[in-house]
Amino acid sequence: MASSVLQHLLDIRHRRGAGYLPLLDPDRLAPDELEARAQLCVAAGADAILIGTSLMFSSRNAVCFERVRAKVDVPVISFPGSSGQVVPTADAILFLSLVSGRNPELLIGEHVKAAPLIHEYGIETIPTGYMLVESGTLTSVEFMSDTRPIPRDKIDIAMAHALAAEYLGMRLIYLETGSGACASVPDEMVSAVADCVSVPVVVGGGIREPGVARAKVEAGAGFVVTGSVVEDNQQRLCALSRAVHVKERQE
Ligand code: 1GP
Repeated sequence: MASSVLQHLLDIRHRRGAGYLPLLDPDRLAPDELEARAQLCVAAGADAILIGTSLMFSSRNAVCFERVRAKVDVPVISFPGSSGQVVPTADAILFLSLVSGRNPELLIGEHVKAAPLIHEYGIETIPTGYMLVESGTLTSVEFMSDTRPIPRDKIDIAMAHALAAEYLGMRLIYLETGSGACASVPDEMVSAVADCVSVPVVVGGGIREPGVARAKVEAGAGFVVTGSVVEDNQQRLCALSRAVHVKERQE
């Protein structure tokens, strides 16, 4: 048993080559559906379940965490769009700082609002340098965060942000094009960032095909996140999980 959720994730990356983290959105799925989908994800090989969204309309976030935690034996991790999404029943929370932007609320403001509750609930925080990368269209996260994404071809800018995040103490670097994005983070950018930092790189946004997920891992991603595909296409979950777990495929 790992001593923390972060350690669980690091162990998974070591053992399976990379980790597969499906993201479930309480706005898009009712608690019953979300619970069933989480179970399917775990049966398919998911290493943890992320729950969250950039703008939450529903009030069922806490219920979703409770229901999923009661049914799965992997960590259930909060991927919050704001301090309002902190719930007592999360196993851990990605404590995201949107380092690619210059919006003070998403660099420190929301964190200050969330910190007392996180402390009261005793939730593990995983400091995460969150970097938004241009996808070709305006995504919800770009609009809601009021930040400009890093241009897709500016790999040096991505590297500099990732290094700065690591030097600030972030334990994960999360490269994101946004949920439902037309394009995922370019493999060349994943590779350059993974090569220059010593903490794991998480990649999400616009990943629907197993081949695309595998390319991210081969470029150096330690974890791959899919959201939309989990909600649209259950059959693909096993293929995505196999594609991400590169060590198991070789054995
Ligand atoms: C997680 O926002 C992503 O980083 C999820 O994106 O919904 O496009 O898979 P998709």
